[in-house]
Amino acid sequence: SKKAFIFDLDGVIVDTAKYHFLAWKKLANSIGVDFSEVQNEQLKGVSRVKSLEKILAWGNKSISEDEFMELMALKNDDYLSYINKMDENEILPDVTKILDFLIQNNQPIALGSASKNAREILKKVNLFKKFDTIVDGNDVTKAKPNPEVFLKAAKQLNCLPKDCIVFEDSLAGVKAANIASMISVGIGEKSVLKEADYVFNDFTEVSTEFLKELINK
Ligand code: B16
Ligand code: MG
Repeated sequence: SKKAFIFDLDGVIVDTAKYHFLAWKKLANSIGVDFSEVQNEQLKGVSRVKSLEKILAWGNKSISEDEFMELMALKNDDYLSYINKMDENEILPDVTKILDFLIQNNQPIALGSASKNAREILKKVNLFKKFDTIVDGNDVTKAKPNPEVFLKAAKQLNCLPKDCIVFEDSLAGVKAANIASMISVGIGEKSVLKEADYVFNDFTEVSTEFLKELINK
């Protein structure tokens, strides 16, 4: 039956985690909170609001709602200063090859990301036109591991959840795909993504034979 391929953005298509890290670190330090790469790991796939809540909890800080909004805006402005400098060179290895293979084989492709900056980022790296639909942080109310983002993408592509294949680098995202009864493909470390149906370190390990198998399943 008809399949659909859903891609996460950060950690799957581009490595924007490094920019989130720089922006969150600057913000956390500015309010006297330490912020490490280990903590940054825990923000992967997590929404902007939830990320700031976690940082404040780590630093034992409580602030007003106005300050919260202000800090979120500061972080995003700083993050966007990095995004503005992005170009095609930041697409992760073999991502374009995989997308083009799917397009040549008439497979519908969606983006399923928690980021409110997803459209902007796809335009910067010149991949925007390759996606049939984009569901991002502006379109959902429930964050991963809630499957809302992937279920919306499936619906927009007119595809049953069981026929959707999700590529994810975060555990929250893998869980979301599994909860939605989709096929989950983890991109990253096997020890972290052990709940995924398949795991690859990156797309250089994803063969076109494997994709053909998924298409014909
Ligand atoms: P923004 P993904 C996620 O993207 C990131 O992994 C996560 O670190 C970030 O906080 C979230 O997007 C929200 O991003 O502040 O740009 O709205 O992995 O779901 O593509
Ligand atoms: Mg991700």
